[in-house]
Amino acid sequence: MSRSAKAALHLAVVGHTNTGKTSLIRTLLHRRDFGEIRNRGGTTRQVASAPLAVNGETLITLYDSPGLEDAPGLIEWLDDRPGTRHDGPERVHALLTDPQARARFDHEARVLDLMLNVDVALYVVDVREPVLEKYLDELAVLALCGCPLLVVLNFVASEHAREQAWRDALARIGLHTVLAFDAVVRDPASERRLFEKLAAQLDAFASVLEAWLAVREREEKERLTAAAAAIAEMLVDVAAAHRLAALHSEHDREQAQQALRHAVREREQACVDTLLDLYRFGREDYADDDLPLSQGRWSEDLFDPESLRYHGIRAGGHIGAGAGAGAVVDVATGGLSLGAGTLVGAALGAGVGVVRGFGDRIGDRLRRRERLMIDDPTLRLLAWRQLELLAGLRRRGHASQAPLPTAERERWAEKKLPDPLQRARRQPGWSVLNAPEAPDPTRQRAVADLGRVLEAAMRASQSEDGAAAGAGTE
Ligand SMILES: Nc1nc2c(ncn2[C@@H]2O[C@H](COP(=O)(O)OP(=O)(O)O)[C@@H](O)[C@H]2O)c(=O)[nH]1
Ligand SMILES: [Mg+2]
Repeated sequence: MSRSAKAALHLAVVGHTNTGKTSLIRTLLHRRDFGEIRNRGGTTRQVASAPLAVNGETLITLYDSPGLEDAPGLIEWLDDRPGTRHDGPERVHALLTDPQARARFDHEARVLDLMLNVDVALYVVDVREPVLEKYLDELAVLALCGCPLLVVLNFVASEHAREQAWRDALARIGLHTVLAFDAVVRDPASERRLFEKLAAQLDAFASVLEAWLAVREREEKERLTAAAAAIAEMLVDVAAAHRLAALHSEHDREQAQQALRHAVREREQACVDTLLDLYRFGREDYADDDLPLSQGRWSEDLFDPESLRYHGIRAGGHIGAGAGAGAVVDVATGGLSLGAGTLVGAALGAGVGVVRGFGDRIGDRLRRRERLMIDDPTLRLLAWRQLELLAGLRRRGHASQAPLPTAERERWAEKKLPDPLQRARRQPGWSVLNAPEAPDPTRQRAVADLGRVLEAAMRASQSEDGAAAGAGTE
């Protein structure tokens, strides 16, 4: 790492009220608890700052600012005092030291004060707005402060966006460093582009900005590894999970099935929660069409046959063919040795996903019990759903693109299940959903192996560097 002991970069976020300044800062911080966000104007009254820091060292300080409201008034005031016509900062200074002007332009004065003391400013534009004179006045006043200005076009995804009109207008006043950035969306590719643009503009801070980019890149990698590990843990827990039922007792079997389904649903939800936490979104903090969830949960039940069908997962050869919904099928014998009476049992209509499983078959027989486990199609569905969620979390704002490429879909829909999962089938000790036993080092190895498979799957579907960066947002 080439981090120098240089001073931190001071970066102000300025613009009209409600353009998304505070949202942009939250997004850059990866923190939803910074500042206050309202749809009504003027929420941010004071300048507030927050550090982008690593190991206690602040690389960049971000400053949120009140919305500029009366730029035309500022221009008039300045025009009435021609004085040092060509020294912008001096003119601004004159305004800031005039008590009457300070009283009249309270919010604006704070912004100008800030502008005189930072290294660079991001001017945030709501591109749904027409290019009004007052915005050009704002830019003219900000330009007087003599600090480099980079324009962030926000709300570019809106159907009312007037992105080109803004780009044209900005070019006419000599502002060419423009960047589209959806301020509420945490999108690693746009974030990277923003800092790269800053680095290109600010020679003196290039090393600080590069250091910060490296921090974010490492975090993104670590987040992906942690997410893949969380999914792997869950899948191993589910693959190895069982419930025991007394042999030939419909009632007992029904209870065991319900208990198993319940435990697995909860285990999946815990995994979903972990993924959401990793990507730092509050549960209420995304639109339904960003992610395949509703209120932080999958809307289709895991054991609803429709969920399998929706994902194009065949209920797998022999199992789907003979068994009605809710049937308990013996995995090891392919269900063929079972009579119709067993196949269409008491659980009819209660859903799918449970089979008579592996484990100590002779011991089970002797003890006159059977072992119920989750079937392969359900494991596939579990893997698929989590990968899809992860893809959505990593690429929010690009929801229109297919989250998983065809090769990955096919793999999880029908190819052989990864080896660690197959091994887990015969290892009741590997599941926290069974009675807790001593942690098994072989389980950890299987989880790590599976985590790597999942991580590779996500990297294969990664388009942060390709599709998103080339999507024409610049
Ligand atoms: N859809 C969408 N909403 C945004 C975006 N940026 C900001 N908002 C919303 O616009 C409103 C104003 O945002 P805020 O950050 O408070 O603006 P500020 O006054 O400039 O700080 C809030 O309701 C935000 O949730 C964006 O990129 N897309
Ligand atoms: Mg604000």
